[in-house]
Order: sequence, then C-alpha cells, then structure tokens
Amino acid sequence: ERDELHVEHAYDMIVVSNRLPVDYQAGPNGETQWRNSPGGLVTALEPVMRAADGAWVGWTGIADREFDPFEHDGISIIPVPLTASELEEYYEGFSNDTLWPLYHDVIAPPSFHREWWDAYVRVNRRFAEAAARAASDGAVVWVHDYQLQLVPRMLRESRPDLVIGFFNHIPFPAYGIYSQLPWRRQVIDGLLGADVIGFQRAADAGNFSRAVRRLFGYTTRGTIIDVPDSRKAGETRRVVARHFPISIDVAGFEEIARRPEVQARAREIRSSLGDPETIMLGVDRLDYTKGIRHRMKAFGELLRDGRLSVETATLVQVASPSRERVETYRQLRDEIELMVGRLNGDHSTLGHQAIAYLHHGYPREEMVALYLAADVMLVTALRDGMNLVAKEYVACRFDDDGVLLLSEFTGASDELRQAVLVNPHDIEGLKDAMVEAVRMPKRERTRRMRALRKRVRENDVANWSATFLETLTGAGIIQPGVSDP
Ligand code: GDG
Repeated sequence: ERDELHVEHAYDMIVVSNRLPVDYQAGPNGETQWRNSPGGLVTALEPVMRAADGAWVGWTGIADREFDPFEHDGISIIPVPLTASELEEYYEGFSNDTLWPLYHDVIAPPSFHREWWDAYVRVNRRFAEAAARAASDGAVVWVHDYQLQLVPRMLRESRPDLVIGFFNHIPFPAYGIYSQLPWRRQVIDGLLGADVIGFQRAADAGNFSRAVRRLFGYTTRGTIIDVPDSRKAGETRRVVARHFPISIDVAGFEEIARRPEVQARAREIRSSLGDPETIMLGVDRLDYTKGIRHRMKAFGELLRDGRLSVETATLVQVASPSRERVETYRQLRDEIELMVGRLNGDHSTLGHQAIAYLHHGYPREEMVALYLAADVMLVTALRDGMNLVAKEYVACRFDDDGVLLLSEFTGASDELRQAVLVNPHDIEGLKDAMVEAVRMPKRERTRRMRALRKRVRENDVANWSATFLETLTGAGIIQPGVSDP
C-alpha cells in the first residue's frame, strides 16, 4: 500500500532539495528501509510539513535506482532518480566543482564543462517536473540551494498558479566573480522564476540584485525586483530578493547539552586528552572553504614560538568526510593530513598530543559533548554561507562559558558580533586572537557568551522558516524593517 501513495496534484506545500531528509538502508532481508537523516533543514521544516500536508521532493542518495513515493514519519516523500553519470556530472561536477568554488569566491578554481551544464539542466527539469506533478492548485513550493537554481523558472513556466520560493544556503558572489560563469544569464533567469529568493546575508542579496541589473537591466528597489511577466506582455511581476539568516534548533541542542550523560561524556573527553588547561575545537566538513589549514598553521606557529604548549593546549579537529570523489577534496585531505602529521611529529609528547584529528562523522550527542568540552571554538572559514557550527556551540553553552572565535567571512558573523572576530587570512591576527581567547578572563567570557546566546535564541530555525514562508505567502511582501542592501 505504501507504494501506491497517490501524488498527482495532491500537496499544498512542497519542499524541493537535492537530498531527501531520509537515508536508504537495506534491511536484514534485503528489503528497503528508511532512516531520518539528521539535518537542520528537516528539523526546521518538519512541523511546517506536517501541519500543511506537505511533500518532500528529492534524491534518495542511491544512484541508478527508482523508488516509488512513500510516507515517512508523517511526511510524504517523492524520490527523484539520478543515474551514476548524472551524479558525476550534475552533482559532483556542476554543483560541487563549478558552482561551489565559484560561489565561495573561487578559493579553489571552478571547472567549467558544457556536458556538466547539460546534465544540470536535465536534472533540474526532472526535479521541476516531479514538483509540478505533486503540487495542488496554488500550492507553495520551496526550492533549496545551488543544485536547483533553474527549478523556479521551469516550475513557473509549467505551473503559473504556484507560489514559488527559493533559498540559497551558500554565499552569492560579487558580480566580478559571478560573471565568470558561462551560463550566468540562464542561472539568474532560473532564480527569477521564484516569488521570493532568500539569501543568508544582506550582502549576498545585494550581489544578486547587482547581477540582475548588470545582466538584465531590470529595475530593483531595495529588496524588490521588477521582472517582466512572460505571460503578460508589458507587465512585470514583483520578486523579493533579501536575506533570511538560517539558524538551528536552539532548544533541541540545549536539551542534549543538559543531559547528565552528555556532560559526563564531556568530562571524559577532557580527561582522555590528558586534562589540558585549554581544549580548542574545530568541527567542519572536510572542505577547502572552512579554513582548516589556516587554523592549524596558526596553532602550529603558536606552539613553535612557545606562546602555547602541548602541556596546556590541545586542538581537537573533527573533519567529517565530504565529497570524497571530487579531486580537490582528495588533495585537501592529503594536505591536511600531512600537516597534522608534521605538527604532531614536531610538537607532541608521549603524554600530550598537539592535534587530535578525527576524520569521522559522529552522532549529535557526541558533537554536543565536544562543544561542552571545548574552551575555545575555532570557526575560521574563508567563506561560509552561514556556519551552523558557530550557532550550535553557543546554543550548547548553557553554562555561559566558552569562547567563540569566528571568521568575518561567515554569514554567522553578521549576527554573532560578540564573538572574537577574525580574518583567517591574517595568520598573525589569527594567532593573537587565539591567544586572546585562551587567556580571556571568566567575566568577559560570560558577558560575551550571554550576549551570543540571547542572539541565537531570538532567531532559531523555526523562526527562520516562518519568516521565509510568511514573506512568500504574501504576509510580508514589502518588509518595512529591511533596508536596501
Ligand atoms: C551549508 C553551508 C550553511 C558536521 N560534522 C558532523 C556533523 N556536522 C554538522 C554540524 C552542522 C552541519 O553538519 C554543518 O553545517 P555548516 O553550516 O557548518 O556547514 P555546511 O555543511 O557547509 O552547510 C553553510 C548551511 O548549509 C545551512 O544553510 O550554514 O554555510 O555551507 O550542523 O553540526 N553532525 C554530526 N556529526 C558530524 O560528524 N552529527
């Protein structure tokens, strides 16, 4: 019966993202099982989806296999299939080796391949068609992220009755960089099919509006863009492009942090590291945007110069495996692991390790225990749409202690002004900031952490999705409080 879920024009609310919020698992007898894949987006949208009779359109994570729509935990799941070669060209290629580096200010050189673009168009069309089939008359469709930028236009062409939103989770670059993209007009036109286009930072929305003016010459007023209506000659549609900074399930993280067994685990982590005075922590997907090398370089120099010592300070670096089939990521892993080996070889003693390097993913409880154990949290991204790790660290510190060192190049730094803000390219400045964080007096740590926690509580992920959806469904098409970026 599961397999006969009737999806034609059935749903008033549809979320479209590259990956579905569930992971496939073969059961003991080879049967299909689905597990929640723990992600912020699922937590944010689950209540909305349940309340609104929602469906989620996306890929299952398994190539070359078709799955029928099914129901999971009260959400209708509509799988979109991808072949192995589409996975290579649309996902690993165009999404992760063209758009990702380009949108992160070309920290790594983007590759431009016409076959990858063709696959991107083809796969975007498949996602758009699946959403169009499932959407009821006048439904709200919310499309997510850089893998699916053409979907809003494709949807609007086939289903002008729909209310279409798009949210970009990564930065949108300045025009001088964006304009390198051979398909720069097609991508902007794809996005302009939406009614509301959301970004992390005001600066991203500003970059987008400038690109629209440069490439199309459309009029923009503050967050409003007048886009010619392809169905009514001479008329325009209003498109809103503004920032909606994403957040986390703040109460959920704090609840885990308050569990006695998680606090016991935090103490255990401390003692297993040899009870150093200071534990510094980095938590990132192993990605070149995260500034992991910059952070380790600064830490290594502090040890070399005797400003820190392994007897008193340890750096724990969780680098969760990511995009391992993309060559740039393989190279990065080699570079990082060479660096860890050298630094540990130079500085570790039998009793004290300089860097505890962990190339694993961990359960959320373990991440929270690490946050509780960390005296200094190092977020040194060279470019990051938001950076949820920074917000998670703050949400977990109900003890009002711990120091967040945060790169100015993260979206989170727009809100988390009480962090120790750094430019990770400035290694000397980074070293000074790390020493400042280690030595910060308790009173100042508390003062800053209280302010940070207030900020994070004020905008949690439920707030984020509600604000976006209110704007999308008309409650706030003109946002008085939001100034011209
Ligand atoms: C993109 C944008 C934007 C990491 N390792 C483990 C683990 N994580 C979790 C973290 C955090 C999430 O993954 C990573 O989120 P970030 O925001 O830090 O970075 P991206 O993955 O690059 O996310 C980013 C975000 O989208 C949302 O819009 O903020 O800028 O790049 O939640 O905790 N979680 C567990 N084990 C791990 O080993 N359980």
